[in-house]
Amino acid sequence: LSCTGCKKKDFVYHRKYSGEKYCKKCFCTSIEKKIARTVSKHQMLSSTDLIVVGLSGGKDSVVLTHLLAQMEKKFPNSKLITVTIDEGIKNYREETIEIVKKITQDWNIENKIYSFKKEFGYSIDDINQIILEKKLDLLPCSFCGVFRRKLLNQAARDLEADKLAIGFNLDDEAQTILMNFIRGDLSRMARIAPKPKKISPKFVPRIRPLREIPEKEIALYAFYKSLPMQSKECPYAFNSLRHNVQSSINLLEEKTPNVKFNILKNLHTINELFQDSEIKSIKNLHDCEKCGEPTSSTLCKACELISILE
Ligand code: Q46
Ligand code: ZN
Repeated sequence: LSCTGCKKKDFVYHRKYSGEKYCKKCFCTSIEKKIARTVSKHQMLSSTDLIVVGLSGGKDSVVLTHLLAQMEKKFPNSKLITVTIDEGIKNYREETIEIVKKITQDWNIENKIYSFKKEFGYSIDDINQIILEKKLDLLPCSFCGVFRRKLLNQAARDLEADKLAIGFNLDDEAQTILMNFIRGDLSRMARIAPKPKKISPKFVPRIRPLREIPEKEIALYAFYKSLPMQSKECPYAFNSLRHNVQSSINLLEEKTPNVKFNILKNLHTINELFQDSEIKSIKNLHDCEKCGEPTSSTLCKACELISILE
């Protein structure tokens, strides 16, 4: 009954997909090692990077900030800044902003808050109201995802970041791959790559160091390390496509423990097949007519969505 790591203590966690059994301490070490390996394998960071971390206050971004802060201490020429997006969701975002304030004060990390209302003129609660009034066939999450992506990039660019780190775990990654497949967005799927790339001077390369760690293990790590975590779920989460895809993958996983890793691995195979293909290239990136951010259409996705609300 002993731990695969130290061979002394009793195990508390059985990692079914690999067969390892860990005590609390060795489990945490295994997570830290795995993430460090992901970072170096895909050359996600260099020793002089200014890293902006998207810190929402959820477990993934808290764990990511905690681990990057540890890594950053070893590299005196690197720097870490956290950015928090306030989407304007009542009875939900207030709690996470409190967590973010506490963490960044305790850990002595700079934090900047950007709000949808201020940057786009609408909070997610406003948008939900308009969707209901106009009977639009859209979900708040469709706006939220696009706005957050745009604002995080703008924030990282304003702060002159070299990398933008996002707390995407293995579950998120597998869901995104399937969602792109379901939507028929093969070119976006083919572009999901672990290694950061600069596709436009206006885009800060994004890195996802947690992409090989299942969500369950991130939660366990946060629990063992007593990291503060938000308790509520976003009120809009339940009817999104992501939520449905998540339930389906979790159902599949009960019988096939490797399903999430397989989705990720198969994506890499597809990516290699598409190596020099047209499908991967982003053609004709130019400035959005309204906001000036890079897009392949006349308007960027965020401005296109805003025009529906007006
Ligand atoms: S915050 Fe925004 Fe999520 Fe809430 S409205 Fe949807 S996308 S569920 S991660
Ligand atoms: Zn635009």
